[in-house]
Amino acid sequence: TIPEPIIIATWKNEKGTQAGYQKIMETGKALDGVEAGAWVPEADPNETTVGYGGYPDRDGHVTLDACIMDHLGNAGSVTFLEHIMHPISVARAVMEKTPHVMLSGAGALEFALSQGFKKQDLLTEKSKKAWLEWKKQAKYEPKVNIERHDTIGLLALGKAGEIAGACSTSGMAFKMHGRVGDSPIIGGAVFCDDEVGGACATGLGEFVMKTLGSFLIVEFMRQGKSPQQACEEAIMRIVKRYKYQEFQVGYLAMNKKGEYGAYSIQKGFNFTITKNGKTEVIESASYMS
Ligand code: SD4
Repeated sequence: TIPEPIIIATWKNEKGTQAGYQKIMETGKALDGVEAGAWVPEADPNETTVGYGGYPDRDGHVTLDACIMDHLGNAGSVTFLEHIMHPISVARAVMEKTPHVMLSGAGALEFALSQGFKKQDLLTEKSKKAWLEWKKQAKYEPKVNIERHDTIGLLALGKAGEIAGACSTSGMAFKMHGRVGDSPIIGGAVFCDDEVGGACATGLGEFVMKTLGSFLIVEFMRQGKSPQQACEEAIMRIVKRYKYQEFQVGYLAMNKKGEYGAYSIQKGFNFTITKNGKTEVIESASYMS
């Protein structure tokens, strides 16, 4: 039996999952759902970790990372992209309209413009102020949890029960110019396999990249672990090997039955789920208490 359509997202992202769910109801497709879900924080100027209004790097540039993956194993991503409000849709265009998986920087921008995306200034007054404030001390200190919400990672099952995943971010605030995180890395921040399910990530991208977290979670589920167990094992990989005490990583996973799980290093990670038209924010379990 095919499970009910469902969409889940990292952090408190009710408007995102609702928009995504609505889209799945319209087109039936999980891929459309995760894209529509990412659009919400991307366009929100008050959301300082995704798209428009995202905090810039230390030189004042808002540089965006995003990726998307469908149930057929197709994938697209953009990294170090500037001036485009909806990087998730550029990632989808890379997937659907080029022979490549990833486009970066000036080349990604050029491609976006060729596809009709508009060039925009994404640095808001609010983000510029925060950056100027940061410059006074200029200390790079990734925050453990940014209240409200953060990088958006999404997983959905469409009407045919097919899986898709997406992720969009402006990356760590005040990162080095040119720094790319996990969010555009297929297998890092997002991985989907229609035989198994999918996973997505948020938090310190360097840890996620070094352990290829989302790929790892999907492989754990393939071996028979539940989404919850798989997320826990992937967090343990980080905890065993790296100095995790000051940092956060949160994982979210869903299998093909629509069962989901989440786990994080630190307390404070949560996620949002919309199913049967109902939306709920759930606190994740964590390694540290
Ligand atoms: C990154 N993973 O660029 C992203 C940032 C993030 O919560 O998720 N922050 O490393």
